Amino acid sequence: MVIKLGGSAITHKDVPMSPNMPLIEQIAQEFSSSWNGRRVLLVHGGGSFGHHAAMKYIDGSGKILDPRGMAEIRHAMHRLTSLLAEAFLGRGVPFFAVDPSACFLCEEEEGGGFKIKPFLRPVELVLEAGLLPSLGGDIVISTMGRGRILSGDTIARMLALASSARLLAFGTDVDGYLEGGVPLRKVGRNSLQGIVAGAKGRSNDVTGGMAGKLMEISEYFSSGGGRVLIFNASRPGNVARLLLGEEVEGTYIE
Ligand code: IP8
Repeated sequence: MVIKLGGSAITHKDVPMSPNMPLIEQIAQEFSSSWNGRRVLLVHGGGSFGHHAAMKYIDGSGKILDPRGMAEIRHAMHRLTSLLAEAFLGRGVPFFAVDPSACFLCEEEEGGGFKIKPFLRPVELVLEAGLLPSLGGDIVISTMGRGRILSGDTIARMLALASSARLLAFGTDVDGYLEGGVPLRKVGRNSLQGIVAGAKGRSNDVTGGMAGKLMEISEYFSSGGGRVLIFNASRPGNVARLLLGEEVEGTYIE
């Protein structure tokens, strides 16, 4: 199973560099009580760390050219990852941060496009060693020496595809995909396109918020991906239920 912890949940997204420590500690506690060494890949978003740093430097086409900007974004993400690591390790969970720039290559293409290529053997080895691999959204350096933001949503999609995950679960700060303020319980993969078209991004998010997530999910299905869940990671017990293989309130897309 792949679990992505959204930056909107684990940080206070509108306050620069502000972690939501009570929630990080609650989630670490739920892992401590319910993980039991299961094969789980953990991913986390950038929240008020990565996005705040990225917004200062990103250009209109999504590139970061200033070397100082690249380094600051990386450092901001390391700070958030360290806070998670301390909370998990403090509760006996062997959280093992894997650096995305060592496992994902950004290949620039003529005409301004780019492709992200995964090299996931290090993640497999961490999993096989009985650890909890964890990757944060990050900046990766492209083959032309430019920085590109790699969203945790993209990482989660790629990890789920590569591992044929039973479930790809996106933890957010809301109760699922909301329509008129009410979470949809089930969405068929065929209705996803219509929902993607109507979804809006967020102004404090360089990777598109819920709209970006839905696009990743749509891409996941086009590549043969299985079941997806969007759930509220801040509701006590949700992460524990997921880890125990139980159903969680939220939007299941299949
Ligand atoms: O919050 C973004 O990851 P996301 C990472 O999962 C950075 O989209 C560095 C902004």
